[in-house]
Amino acid sequence: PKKFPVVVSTWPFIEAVRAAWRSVDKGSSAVEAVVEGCSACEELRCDGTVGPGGSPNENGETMLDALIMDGVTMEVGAVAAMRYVKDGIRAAWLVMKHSQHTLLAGEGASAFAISMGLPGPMNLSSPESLKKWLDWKENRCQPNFRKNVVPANGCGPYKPKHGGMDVSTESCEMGTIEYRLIPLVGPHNHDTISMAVIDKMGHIAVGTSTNGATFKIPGRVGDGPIAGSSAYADDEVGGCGATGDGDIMMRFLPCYQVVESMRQGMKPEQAAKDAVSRIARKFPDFVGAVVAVDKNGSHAGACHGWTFQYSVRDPNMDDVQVFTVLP
Ligand code: SD4
Repeated sequence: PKKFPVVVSTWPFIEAVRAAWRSVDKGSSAVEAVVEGCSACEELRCDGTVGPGGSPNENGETMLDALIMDGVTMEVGAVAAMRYVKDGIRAAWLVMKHSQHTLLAGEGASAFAISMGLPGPMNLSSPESLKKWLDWKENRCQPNFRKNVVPANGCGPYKPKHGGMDVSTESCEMGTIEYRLIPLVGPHNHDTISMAVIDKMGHIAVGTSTNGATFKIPGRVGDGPIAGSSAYADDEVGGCGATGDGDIMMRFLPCYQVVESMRQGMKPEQAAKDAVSRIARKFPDFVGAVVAVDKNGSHAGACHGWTFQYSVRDPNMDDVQVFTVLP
């Protein structure tokens, strides 16, 4: 049976995988297919959270992180905390194609993307992201990413608890307020597509696009644009994509770990589990997942703190299949 092409993506982002598949099945390179797949997710605002219009930061603004990596040349292009430009993965691709840099951040990333022809500057907020932000602002004891500081409103200090859905109480000057913790990164706030494609030639590329963690401090850069953290690829071995609490995950470069473990002989499942357990050992409360694919197209996922799903399309499937991984 034919092994290639193969498309693997975090979460049930079926239309994104179909878009990448259409591209790579027609003969596009793995890099081009990653761009098509991740762009589709940005346009569709997969899950309501990838791309523009989602995950407002503390100021109510959406900022994008994205990365693309070519496993043949080991070239990487990435943008971080990018404002005013909605096309995250295309901006990352332009950094890779038209600059000698690897990662552009903030205003510079936007200016470069616009100078290379992407539409902008534009507002990346949506009615949904603004509503989410206003609701959050109104909640006097808001979960947020600050720690060891007492907010001016008299609440807290709040301890971030990613992915929690439990009801919590906190004492404010107004009395005790009960609220549901909003999962800053959680099962219904996926935020991130990370995709690996093996093209017909057997070449592999990976990419990530995200609007990051909800209510992040402006300027925060997640794992999304960090090569080796949210994604990594090496043609000789395979590729990896990650999703979850980027502030924790980027300390471990889990996708680099997965690819290097596969290089040492681990199967995708073992490599994925090992990478996740290295993080969990130090941060038992972290929420995250990785999906690994080796150069032959074998794939597996591993997760911690939530149930993870990933999507696959290969020549032996009629359409995209979704795989569920339990923690
Ligand atoms: C981040 N990793 O910016 C992203 C968020 C995410 O599922 O993946 N959520 O931390």
